[in-house]
Amino acid sequence: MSELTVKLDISDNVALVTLNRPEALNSFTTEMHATLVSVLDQVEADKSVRALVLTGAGRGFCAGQDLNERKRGPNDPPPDLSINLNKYYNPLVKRLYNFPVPTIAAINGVAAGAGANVALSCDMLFAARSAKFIQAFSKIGLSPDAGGTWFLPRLVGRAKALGLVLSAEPLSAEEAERIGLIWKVVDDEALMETVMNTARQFAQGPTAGYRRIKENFAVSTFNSLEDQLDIERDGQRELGLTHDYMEGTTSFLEKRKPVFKGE
Ligand code: T3D
Repeated sequence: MSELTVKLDISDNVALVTLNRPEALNSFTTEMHATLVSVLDQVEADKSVRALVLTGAGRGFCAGQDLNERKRGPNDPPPDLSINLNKYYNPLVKRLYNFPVPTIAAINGVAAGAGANVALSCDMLFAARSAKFIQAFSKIGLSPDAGGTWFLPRLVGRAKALGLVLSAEPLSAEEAERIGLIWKVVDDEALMETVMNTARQFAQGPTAGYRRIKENFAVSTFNSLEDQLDIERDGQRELGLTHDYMEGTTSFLEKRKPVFKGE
């Protein structure tokens, strides 16, 4: 039987999701999209999972859409690319962005096109020092999708965002960290250990609090300060009722490590 195009390993309350088409730098085929959907369904249904890591097998993270699926002869009609975006990329980006537990992208190698932008929909990005980010779209006559035109200007400002997109120049991991596109650069050989340690920490953390942090950040993009202060107040009201808040404060006062339950 051929290997699955997306692998799932769950241990220590962490779901490790690996895009697994290394021979094509883990570019997205329809089949890989469908497998990823069912893997994420499985992860979301498993209430023991309290952190998710997304990475790629081999030397790449993900090279975006598999362009072999776009081959056509001179007499074939042009494709309607919106179909694939509606069916797969847009739901995937929304799903990762709103995922109920913290998500970490472990960028092990090149992240290009939609591969780069799917990574940006995760909460924390760690990149191997040798990794690079390429907004490859303009090289093939497209504009960014998978949220690139939304994430990039918000993360790095209009000048850098447009420069990256129009030039399609590779951005090194170190530069990506410097301009605020990612959380941290890590030496290649230390990437997965660093990421998994962070994920395990999240998996032992106050999961309800993390969820609320993500929700508050998501709505802050459109809110006034007044609205956001109200959202923060409502969040604190809810979180103040949780076991983990009680445990957090009690353990601090008792000078011991907290034992969070995620609720
Ligand atoms: O169509 C829709 O549904 C709309 C949605 C579009 C979303 C998008 O993502 S559009 C952008 C698509 N992606 C690209 O344009 C990137 C294409 N790839 C590259 O430019 C380069 O491969 C990289 C810069 C990412 C890496 O370069 P390099 O030199 O490190 O590796 P390579 O030799 O180019 O690639 C290694 C293999 O992966 C190679 O196969 P081979 O020759 O060894 O058999 C190459 O063809 C394959 N590969 C890499 N990217 C793709 C791919 N095969 C199919 N599709 C790819 N996107």
